Amino acid sequence: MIKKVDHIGIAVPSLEEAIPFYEKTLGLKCEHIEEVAAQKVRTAFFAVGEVHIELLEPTAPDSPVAKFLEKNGSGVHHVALATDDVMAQLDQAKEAGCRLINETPVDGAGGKKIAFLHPKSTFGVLTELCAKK
Ligand code: CMX
Repeated sequence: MIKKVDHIGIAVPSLEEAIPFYEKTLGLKCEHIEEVAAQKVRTAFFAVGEVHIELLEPTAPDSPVAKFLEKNGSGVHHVALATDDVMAQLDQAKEAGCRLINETPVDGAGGKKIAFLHPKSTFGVLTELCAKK
C-alpha cells in the first residue's frame, strides 16, 4: 500500500550551486549528501515536514539525470511514493498495464529499495516507488 509522498526529486547541474537556494533563501537544512553510484547521481536531502526534497546532480554523462538536464534544464525530475513493499507495488502496477522501468527493486539513496514506473505510463511524471530495506 502506498503510504505517503516520500520525496520530490529535482534535477540540478550542481549541488554546490543549488544548495544555497534551499539553505539561505528558503532556510531549509541539508540533512545529508550521498552518491548513489548505481543511479549515477549525487543527492542532497532537505526535510520539508514529512516529505523530502532530493536534489540530483549527475555524476556521469550517461546518467539519466544528465540526459534530463540536457533536454529540459533544471526542474522536477520525479515524485517518489513510499510503500511497505516495492515488489508487491510493481506487481500491481504491471498487472494494471503500467510500463515498468525496473522489473525488480534496486538500491537507492538512504539504503532504500527503489523502482521506477515509466513516465509514458504515468501521465508524464516519472514515478518512484520506495521502501526502507
Ligand atoms: N520525467 C518525465 N518524463 C521524462 C523524464 C522524467 N524524468 N525523463 C524522460 N522523460 C520522457 C522524455 O522526455 C521522453 O518523452 P518524449 O518521447 O515525449 O520526448 C520519454 O520520457 C522517453 O525518454 P527517452 O529519451 O526515450 O528515454 P530516456 O533515455 O531519457 O530515459 C527514463 C527516460 C525515464 C526511462 C530514464 O531516465 C530512467 O530509466 N529513469 C529511472 C532512473 C533514474 O531516473 N535515476 C535517477 C534518479 C535516481 C534517484 O532518485 O536516486
